Amino acid sequence: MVFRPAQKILPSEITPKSVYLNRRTLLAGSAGAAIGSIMPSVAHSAGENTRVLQKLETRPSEYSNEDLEPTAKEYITSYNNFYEFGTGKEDPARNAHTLTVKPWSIKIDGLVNKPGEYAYEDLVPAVQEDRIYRFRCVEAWSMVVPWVGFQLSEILDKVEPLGSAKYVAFETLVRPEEMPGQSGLFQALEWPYVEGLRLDEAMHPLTLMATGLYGEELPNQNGAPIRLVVPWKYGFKSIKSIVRITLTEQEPPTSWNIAAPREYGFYSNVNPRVDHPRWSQASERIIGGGLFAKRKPTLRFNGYEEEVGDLYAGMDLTKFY
Ligand SMILES: Nc1nc2c(c(=O)[nH]1)N[C@H]1C(S)=C(S)[C@@H](COP(=O)(O)O)O[C@H]1N2
Ligand SMILES: [Mo]
Repeated sequence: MVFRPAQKILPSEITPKSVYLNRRTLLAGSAGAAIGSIMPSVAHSAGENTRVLQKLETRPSEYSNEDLEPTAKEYITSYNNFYEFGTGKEDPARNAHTLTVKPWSIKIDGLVNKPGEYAYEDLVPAVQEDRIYRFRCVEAWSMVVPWVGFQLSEILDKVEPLGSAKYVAFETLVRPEEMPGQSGLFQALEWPYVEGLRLDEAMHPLTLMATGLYGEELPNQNGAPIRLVVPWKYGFKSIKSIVRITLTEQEPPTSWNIAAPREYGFYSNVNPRVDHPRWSQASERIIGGGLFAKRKPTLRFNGYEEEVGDLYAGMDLTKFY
C-alpha cells in the first residue's frame, strides 16, 4: 500500500510559515548562496505577487503520501511551467500577478444532464483535503507538492455525465491582456491550453481539482484559482486556471500533442521504460534537492501503479504513450 493512514497533523502545520514564506530564511545559510545562483527568480516572486493568499480549511486524506517530504514552497512557487505567462521557468512567478482570479466560474457542457456556468463557490467544498503527491514533469524533473483540493469526481457527480460520455476535456482561460504569453509575436502554443482525460481516469479518487498548496490558496503561477492534478501522469496533463470542462464521446485534442504529436501522447502516464524521443525518462532531477543531489529513478505511474495500473490493463503503453 502506497498510502499511510491519514494523520491528524496537516502539512500546513508541519512547516512553520516563516520557513516557507520567508525567502531570507532560505538564503541566510551557505546553501542559500547556491539556491540564489541557480534560481535568481526567487527574488521577484515574493515581492511582486501582492495577492494575499487566504488560508484554506482542510482535512486529512487517506490518499495523501504522508511519508514524503514536500519540496520547499519557494521552489514550488518559483520554478513553474505556465506558458500563458512566458516559456521561462521564472516567467510565471514574475508575470502571473496580473491575472484576475476573482470572480471565477467554470462552464460545464457537452454530454451532461446539468450543463451550466458554475460559480467557483458552487463547485469548491468548504472543507477540502490535504494531499501530498509526487509531481513529475515530462522534462524529467520532479517535486513533492502538498496540494489542497477535492476529487474531480465530485464535480462530475454534480453535473451527471450521460451514458455516452467517454472523455473529459478541459480548457484554460484565454485573456491576452493579462497573460503576456498569449500576446506578442511569439506564441509558444495554440490557445486555449487544452487537456483531457478518459472518463474513468477523471473519476479516479486520485484525480484532484487543486485550489491550494501548503494550506493556502494557489499562487497565480501555480494555476489559480483552480487547476487539475493527475499525479500518475506527466505534469502537462495537470492543466491550470480552468474555465471550461466538456464531456465528450471522442478523445479530445490536447495542447502538447497538437504541438508535437510524436513527443507527447494523450495518455502521458509517467513511464521510466518509454523514453521521450529526445531524452531518457528513466530518472529525474529533484527540484530543491541541491546542486549535487543524485537523480532519482523514476517510478512506473509515478509511484501510483497499485492504484491506477488496472485502468490500463491490456494496453500497449509504448503505443499509447
Ligand atoms: N494552462 C496551462 N497549464 C499547464 C501548463 C501551461 O503551460 N499552461 N504547463 C503544464 C506543465 S508542462 C507542468 S510541468 C505543470 C507545472 O505546474 P507547476 O508550475 O504548478 O509546477 O503545469 C501544467 N499545466
Ligand atoms: Mo511539464
